[in-house]
Amino acid sequence: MGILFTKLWRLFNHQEHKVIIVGLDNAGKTTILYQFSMNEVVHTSPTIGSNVEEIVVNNTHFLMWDIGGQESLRSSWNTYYTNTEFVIVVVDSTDRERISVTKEELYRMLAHEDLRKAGLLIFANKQDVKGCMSVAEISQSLQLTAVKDHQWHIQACCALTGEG
Ligand code: G3D
Ligand code: MG
Repeated sequence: MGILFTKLWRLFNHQEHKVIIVGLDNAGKTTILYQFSMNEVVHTSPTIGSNVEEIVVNNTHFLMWDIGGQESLRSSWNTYYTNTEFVIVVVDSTDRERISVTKEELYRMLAHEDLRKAGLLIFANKQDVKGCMSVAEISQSLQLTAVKDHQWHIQACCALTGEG
């Protein structure tokens, strides 16, 4: 996971960049951000929307929120999409029941005009848990091969150890 982020990091260099991190509650978003920023001073801004957190590491702004539930809040999310370069979707690989919710939200986001050029990274998190969904299963459930208009990559990981 560290290597991936380092790559993203180099790519970003010193300009300002915006990454949004989304996933169902409990998917592991906060843990992943912590892994990523372990050696950095993390500046957190007060919550800028009722369920949106912004974290700035050097010049990269990470906007993070939970998808699923709280449907009433979703309509305001697109106000945060402008200038987003990367969308990171964190999937709890143990949560078979709610993968369809992630899929719905993923396609809703990708259809948005402001995310037209955004790259997509999917973390298949919690790979340490026995019996969890594999990358292949998640790719199939999310129908990733149907995503033609965005660059995407799916990566198995374990946020607890940083593996992947
Ligand atoms: P969220 O920010 O997406 O809501 P969190 O998710 O980062 O708060 O993580 C939710 C729970 O999942 C946490 O457990 C966290 O430790 C656990 N978790 C995150 N990543 C992994 C992983 O890769 N493997 C395993 N086994 N667990 C993980 P708690 O118990 O603290 O609620
Ligand atoms: Mg969290």
